[in-house]
Amino acid sequence: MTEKRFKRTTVTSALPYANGGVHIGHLAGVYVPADIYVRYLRLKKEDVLFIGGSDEHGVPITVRARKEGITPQDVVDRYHKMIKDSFREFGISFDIYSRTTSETHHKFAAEWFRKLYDEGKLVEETTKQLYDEEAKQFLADRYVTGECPHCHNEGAYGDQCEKCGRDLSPTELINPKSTISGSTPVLKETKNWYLPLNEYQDWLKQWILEEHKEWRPNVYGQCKSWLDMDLQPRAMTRDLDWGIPVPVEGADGKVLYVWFDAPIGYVSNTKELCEKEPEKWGDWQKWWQDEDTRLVHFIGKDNIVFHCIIFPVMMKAWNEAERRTSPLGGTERGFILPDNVPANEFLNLENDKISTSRNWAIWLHEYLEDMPGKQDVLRYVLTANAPETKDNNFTWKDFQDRNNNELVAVYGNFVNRALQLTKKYWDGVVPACGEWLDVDRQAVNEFKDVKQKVETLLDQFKFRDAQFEAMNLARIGNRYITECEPWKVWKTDPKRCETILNICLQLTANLAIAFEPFLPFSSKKLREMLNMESFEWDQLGSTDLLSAGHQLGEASLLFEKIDDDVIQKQLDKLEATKKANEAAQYKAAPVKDTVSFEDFEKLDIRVGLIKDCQKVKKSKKLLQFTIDDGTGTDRTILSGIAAFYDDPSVLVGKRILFVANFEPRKMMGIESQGMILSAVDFDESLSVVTTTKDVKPGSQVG
Ligand code: B3M
Ligand code: ZN
Repeated sequence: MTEKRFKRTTVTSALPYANGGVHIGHLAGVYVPADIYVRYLRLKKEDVLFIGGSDEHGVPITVRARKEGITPQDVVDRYHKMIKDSFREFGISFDIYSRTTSETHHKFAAEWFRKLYDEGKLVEETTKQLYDEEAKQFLADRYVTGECPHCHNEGAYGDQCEKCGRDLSPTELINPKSTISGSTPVLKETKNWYLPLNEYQDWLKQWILEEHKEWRPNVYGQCKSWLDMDLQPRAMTRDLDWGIPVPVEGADGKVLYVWFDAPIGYVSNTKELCEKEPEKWGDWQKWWQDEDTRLVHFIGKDNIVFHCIIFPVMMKAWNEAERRTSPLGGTERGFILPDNVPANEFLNLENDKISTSRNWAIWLHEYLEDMPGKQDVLRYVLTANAPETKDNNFTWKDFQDRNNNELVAVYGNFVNRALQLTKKYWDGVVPACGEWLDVDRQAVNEFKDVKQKVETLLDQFKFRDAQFEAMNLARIGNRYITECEPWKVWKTDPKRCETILNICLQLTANLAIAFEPFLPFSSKKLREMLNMESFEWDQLGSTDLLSAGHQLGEASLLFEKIDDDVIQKQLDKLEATKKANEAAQYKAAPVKDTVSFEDFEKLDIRVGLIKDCQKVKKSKKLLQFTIDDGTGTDRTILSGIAAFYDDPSVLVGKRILFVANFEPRKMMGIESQGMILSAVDFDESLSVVTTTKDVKPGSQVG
């Protein structure tokens, strides 16, 4: 319940993993809202710091490196640059965008750990983990594959089965194998250090559930469900060779858990910036350890527990440790806790979950290539569909509609009319404003309170509603200009026309201000078209932004219509991805152990001609085949493939292969004398195997 007035705001946005590019889901969920918020505060002349950076540790990065045969450092170098460039191109206005492999960060995260360790804030525990004896290393969950105990998919990972979607632990896997050496891992004891979250449970309950009921329902709800369960101590170290070495004797081969070091990255990056520009930013403690500073974390919903539970406990433990070690006995400043964590839900793409591994995403670097100069269009559409309260969906059709029907037809159209008429009648000079009529007063009244409206919504992190209100300015403008018809009035009453155009131009300047947080590129362009040097938030709602006689700049189109073929190209691209995914899923199973010729010869495989084929009564699975096997006597074989042949009679007359010496078995009271050979497709559909020529029944196969 924050009625408190803060002096400054520290805004963080989740540090993306540097093992891939960033896509529209990241942008919509975290970076665009954070950027809107920060730009808004800056425009209000508030003291604000916007922290970003790449998260460059963790197992996925090592997995990727191994797959590509390069080092983890190569991986993060490549993607850090790519991510940083994409953010810059989209106008995400970080004050610093650094990385967790920086020296400052390594030192600071290690110090933090050491402080907790020294002051007994961590619990040491020995557990058994899977170990690869050939590669001589412990195996992260992702490095173990095996058969899923639930759906029996043979390629399940130690943390999850991608086929049935269940979460797994590596010891549950049937027949586990190390992906590093292929050997069967063994259980081996290892020591790690745990953060005893359980000891902080009551404190967390008080702080979040009692004191932050104003948090978004999705965030509050997720915290509550965690806090309603018993929190468990969580390991803050890992047996891995990529990360920040655990700064403790006897911890060789161990690194800090990536979720221990990553949030500390926010602080390290602040430190780096403050050390670089001390006059501008002061010391880092000002941004992290001052009660007058407000901390806001922008994240996606999968990061809630780390920002609302684990990191706060890390900060609290730091504060406790600091107080104990402090010679002054506990009067110093400690870390502040987040005042709000406006986490978003997820954005889907064309009704399907965005997925990096399936390449089901719109990557920012690709968007920039395909739609040069259209950064604001994407920002606009993502905010209009922001997944603030529930998962939301991005479709190319909606993208086109919002561009053509809103940005072009509403915002662009109004601005264009105002500027073109001014150019035409007054050579681009702002005309004087005469006396207002009722219609003018009404329009001005309508847009005067837009500042209050947008502000209230932005203060509550309701970005889509706020953007909608900003767009309302243009709607008001269009209504006004259509009603007043200055192009007609010009001929009859040029003085009156001057007043109308003056109001339209003031409104245009208001649009530039109101949209600056949302569409910074367009606002800059519009500001240049209006030849305004600068503006600030407080001017919003004013009708004196441009004085009479002011020369406007060169007018051009703010937005352009997007044609069907451009959209179709994007849809085709997604369709191609879908096809490629389908094809990639069908990977042949590994070949079984070698068999000798003698063993193979034991099987007596023959050609049979199907004389009859029927469903077995009362059985969903079984088909009963009557086969001419060349002996002169019919042979009966049962096969459990009824599900694949709705009409078994289509099989009659086909030549199939069967194992003639397969041990006879009785099913549903019928003896089956052999086995029909079928091919099982990758999607698990099935076909009996036939011959391409009319080979005689009874012929041997070999
Ligand atoms: N890298 C996870 C993610 O990108 C993680 C965020 C760290 S924030 C400190 O979803
Ligand atoms: Zn499974």
